[in-house]
Amino acid sequence: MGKNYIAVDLGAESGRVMLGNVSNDKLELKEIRRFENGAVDQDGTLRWDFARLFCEIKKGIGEAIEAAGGKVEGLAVDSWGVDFGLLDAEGDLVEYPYCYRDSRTDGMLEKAFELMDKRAIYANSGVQFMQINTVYQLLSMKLNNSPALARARTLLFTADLISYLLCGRKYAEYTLASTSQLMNMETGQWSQEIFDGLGLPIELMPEVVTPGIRVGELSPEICSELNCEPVPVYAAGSHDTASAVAAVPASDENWAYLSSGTWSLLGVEVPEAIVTDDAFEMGFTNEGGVGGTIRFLKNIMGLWLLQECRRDWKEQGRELSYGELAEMAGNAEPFFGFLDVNYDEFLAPGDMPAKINRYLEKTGQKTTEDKGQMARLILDSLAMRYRREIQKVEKASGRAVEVLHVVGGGIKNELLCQLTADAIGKKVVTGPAEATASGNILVQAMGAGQIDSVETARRIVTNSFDLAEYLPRDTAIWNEKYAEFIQLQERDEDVS
Ligand code: LRH
Repeated sequence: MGKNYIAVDLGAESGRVMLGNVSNDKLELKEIRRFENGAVDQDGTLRWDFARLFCEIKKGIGEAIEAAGGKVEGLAVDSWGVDFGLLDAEGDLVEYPYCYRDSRTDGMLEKAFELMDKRAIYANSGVQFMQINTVYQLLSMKLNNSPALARARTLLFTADLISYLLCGRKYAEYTLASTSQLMNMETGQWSQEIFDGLGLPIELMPEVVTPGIRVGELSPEICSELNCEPVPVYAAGSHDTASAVAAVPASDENWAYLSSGTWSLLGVEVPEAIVTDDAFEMGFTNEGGVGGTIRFLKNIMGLWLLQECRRDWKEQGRELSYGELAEMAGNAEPFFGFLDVNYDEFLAPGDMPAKINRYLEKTGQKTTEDKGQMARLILDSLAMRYRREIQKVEKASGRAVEVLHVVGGGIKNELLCQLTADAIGKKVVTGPAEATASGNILVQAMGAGQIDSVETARRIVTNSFDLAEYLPRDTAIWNEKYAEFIQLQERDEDVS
């Protein structure tokens, strides 16, 4: 029979409500509702379409409860990191939540370093310096005397904000909170030093809770709207990547993970934060994991580049599916050129093909108007970047990596999976695509006492999904091209 749990899984490109049935050794997942997501323009600012998202989520929850015949043991929400909503004294949203790609954080890293030593921020938070981080979003509000910030009494990160709207409890789940760069990774609590150093209001921050705890149940208002009985609400790994890593089907081999979607998160699981000079210089992040672990990883721009090219081409009248794009990329010239996929200009939405060509021009490479060629260039560049980061992660963590487990929607791009194996010269195991929802549900099952550990969760995932393997090919040519890639990247880094 098993027990039913609902996962609300919010990604930057789409949201999903999934129903999972967990029995002794097996997880069965059913997609109940999928809806588009994406930042929207609001008077020249980039925001999330929050009312629509919440409406889709409620509909999905109602449908999931119905599909489960009313028998649901838990519900939890996970989402992308760093973004947040602000609540006023009445507990109402002060304004629509911003998208981390909004330009309000331009220049904020430099401002922060004028106020607090960069190395000290890293020693404290252990987080990779990216302008999207909550800390720089808040700093920009503070420095611009934001009226919304002045009215705010509580800050809730995206998944926790949805959870609050569902069950009424205000909290900051640890894994999601750790993406903010406002947490002290040694204590797992808000960093007084960073709040004081940057002059930010620590009193906005709610209590930190650990993944797997029961935070409440669906509120009477939601139950009457959905015409359902109260369902227990859990804090999963509220951070999508934390949930995904909890569902990596690995056992005892030396493995690294790559959570592949809009972003590529590549790293290893370690027992404690690594904030050494090496980790600092190589730009690694230490995010909180499920089960007391740390996700030591690099945040790589990921399939965003391809998603944005696709959006641009569609606006110009040529709509291509991801499958078509992958096929065109497969027929295009390999190693046409290389991009630094984390190049600053690629962060904001819009004009991606033009931005890519500008980058190629700037770095003395051939440009292209061919869509398949551009897609191939992006995939080759991602694969090469994975190789570089695996080498760095091995050095900074002192761990040898033998297998790379790739999870998330990005595994549907089989060409990228093969190129990844070719580039890194190691075995790649892919699956499940729905790792985030799986992890979300299995963390609830841990919280509900149905399963005992992350190891058990991973065994269940291994039993429940078809995994694929990719072995490296053409090693000599990839080695040769890697040398070119590195030369180009290092030259570019010297320029910037
Ligand atoms: C991936 C992700 C990633 C980053 C980004 C903002 O969805 O959570 O870990 O933090 O979104």
